[in-house]
Amino acid sequence: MYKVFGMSISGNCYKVKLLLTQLKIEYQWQEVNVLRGETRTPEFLAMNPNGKVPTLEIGAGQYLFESNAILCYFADSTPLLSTDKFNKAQTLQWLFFEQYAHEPYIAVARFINKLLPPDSPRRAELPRLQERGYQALQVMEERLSKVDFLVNNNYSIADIALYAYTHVAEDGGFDLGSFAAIQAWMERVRQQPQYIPMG
Ligand SMILES: N[C@@H](CCC(=O)N[C@@H](CS)C(=O)NCC(=O)O)C(=O)O
Repeated sequence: MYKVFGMSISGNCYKVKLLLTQLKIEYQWQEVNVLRGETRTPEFLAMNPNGKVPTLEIGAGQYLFESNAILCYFADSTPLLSTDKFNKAQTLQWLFFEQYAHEPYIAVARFINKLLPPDSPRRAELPRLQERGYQALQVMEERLSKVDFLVNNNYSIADIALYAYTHVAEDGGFDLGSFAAIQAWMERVRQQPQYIPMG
């Protein structure tokens, strides 16, 4: 059986949990405490040399890391990853956007704001992270004011990947109040069959 090494409060790990649940794929969940350095042990690094969750164990000695790669692995041959050449590339476009223009700002702002102590010097990073995070949210708002879902108007792993940290952006100090299209899209994501909340 598949085994997911993850941390329940992590959006990157939630992506995998939500997809597996929606595809009704059985898996074991192994909770890993990142804050206690559990991703940096020799045992963990042997599975994922980058020392991060989520990490998927597919079988003995076969591991996959990077949340969006894991989404592609499971969504392959399902309606959540189109086989059409353009739609598939557009799905990848949003997955790469999420990892380069969205998660590094919105997830990191959340980590600093929610998990680090109030006197952490890293709080000085928040204004810059919020500025760049709002830019990513604006890109999403413009797209979602024209379509119901990011790719070909069908729910896909692009929506799962971007929903994960967008729906908890307020933890990072973001105000989603003026992003009406994002709010309506988040509600559509929550209405999908087998939806589960983060946690
Ligand atoms: N790009 C990676 C990011 C994964 C990531 O940053 N995971 C964090 C938790 S959300 C982690 O494991 N951090 C532990 C560490 O860096 O030691 C992905 O999408 O899977």
